[in-house]
Amino acid sequence: MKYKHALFLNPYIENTATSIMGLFPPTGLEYVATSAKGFADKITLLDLRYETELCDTGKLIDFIRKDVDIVCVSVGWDRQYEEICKLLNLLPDDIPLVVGGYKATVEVENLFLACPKINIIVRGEGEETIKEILRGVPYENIPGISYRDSSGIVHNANRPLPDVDIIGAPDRSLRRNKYYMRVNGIALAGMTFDSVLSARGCPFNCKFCTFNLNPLGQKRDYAARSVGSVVKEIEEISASTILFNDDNFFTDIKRSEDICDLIIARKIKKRFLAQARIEIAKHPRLLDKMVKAGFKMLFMGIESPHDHILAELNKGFDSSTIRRSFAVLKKYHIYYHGYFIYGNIGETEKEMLYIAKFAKEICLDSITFQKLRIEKFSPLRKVAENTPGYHVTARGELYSDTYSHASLKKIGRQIKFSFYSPLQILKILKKFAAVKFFDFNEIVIFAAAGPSLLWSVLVREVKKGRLGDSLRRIFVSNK
Ligand code: B12
Repeated sequence: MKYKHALFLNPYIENTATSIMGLFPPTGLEYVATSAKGFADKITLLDLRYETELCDTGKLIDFIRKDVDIVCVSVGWDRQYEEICKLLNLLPDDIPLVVGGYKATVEVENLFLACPKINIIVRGEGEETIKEILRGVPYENIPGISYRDSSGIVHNANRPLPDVDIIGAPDRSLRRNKYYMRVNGIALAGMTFDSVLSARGCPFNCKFCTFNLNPLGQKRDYAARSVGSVVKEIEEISASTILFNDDNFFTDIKRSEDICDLIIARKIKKRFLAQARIEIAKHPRLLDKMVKAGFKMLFMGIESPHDHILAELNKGFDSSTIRRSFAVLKKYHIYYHGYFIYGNIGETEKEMLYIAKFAKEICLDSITFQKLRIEKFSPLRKVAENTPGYHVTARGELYSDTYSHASLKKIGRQIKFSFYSPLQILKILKKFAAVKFFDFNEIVIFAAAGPSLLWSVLVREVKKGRLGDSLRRIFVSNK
């Protein structure tokens, strides 16, 4: 084999106590590492979030220097982009560096510029491409990659996408860690997490998600795995909580019902989380089955309470449909988390602040909100450029003469504080109880770990000199 030891690295370092992201495995990277099996003598999959020693850059480089002869890294998000580029630039010069992932595909050229050590960027889905890289196929003959040569950056043609049912499930035995809830380094080991990708692609065309417009990207048409293969994968997973990583698990209503039916028939007892659109409110039979099958939490893309913004984002529904849908959804014992986008073109401060009130009116249990980012091929770029007073940075951040980055950040904090009032925190706890999110054993673990967790969090905040700030953040609402 050309390579003795291929390292697959998830470079993100984040705290599972403050970020839900840390709870789930790096699905895309796991698929690629699984596919690489048999194409290098040894495969190591490292998730830096769970590596207490190797998250130290010096130790990671020593580990690589020992015998790794190719490093493959996943760059999937905007988060920690600069930190990751910094890490990549510290990696040894003489070991090939391959990068893939959603963000790497969107940012191909910028990423090559920011990280001179990258040799290849794999664009789009990487399962087939990685095999050819590890086999040593000459770069010019590998579809789906961009690479450096003496003339600059070369973009090969996109690679045709394989059938989803032949891709199979990721090999979970490659993991060096379990995914579990940690608070301040303390494991709540009873609560284990995993994710399952039951389908790829998305039939909608929201304007903030522009993968389909990138000539170097590859957005699939919606393609679902068979019901049997999805449920078999779930049965083989030991974790108690499973997130469906699909863009929208309920794209095909009949298929979602079939999956619920099979979970119920096989008496699988797990908690399921999924991403959904508000249209599921039109399907009460599905909602009933979801509750029976163990669906406890839905992540819903709401984006905005304002019709002009929903239309600008091409979301496909308006605010009265959102209200009507939640009037139905709130009758079901499911926890609803809403995603919002603020700082949109033409959005006033008053409109942005209304997000918190709207979210409470429609009975969302929790929310996260992000400033609008304009990806390279987004049609919103033209709109911003043609709107007097609006500007887009090289990194795709939108700001205006009226709303600078700093003022948008401040508005973001106001939305957060006005939503997460002490009363809302109590409501969240009550909802967790109502949907029976935790079982008896977990409540016992929480109760036992509670005092020591609280103590360690307090000690940390005092050491960092920010106890006052943290308490204010928890208890003071900026209404
Ligand atoms: C599941 C998911 C989540 C999960 C994450 C679970 C997890 N395991 O980490 C949850 C629900 C937690 C989540 C949250 C958020 N998400 Co999200 N999420 C997704 C989603 C739907 C699927 C990701 C996935 O698993 N895809 C399936 C795998 C197989 O594909 P993949 O990761 O791209 O990997 C393939 C290739 O990229 C490539 N590849 C990947 N790595 C590597 C490495 C190498 C070496 C190679 C060769 C190839 C390669 O091969 C892989 C296999 O084919 C994507 C949309 C999408 N379709 O990608 C959005 C997406 C990634 N999320 C997005 C966003 C914005 C968010 C939120 C910020 C939303 C919010 N407003 O709060 C939050 C972030 C929260 C936080 N704290 O930061 C955006 C990211 C945009 C960006 N540029 O950063 C996306 C793209 C959605 C969108 N279209 O806007 N998300």
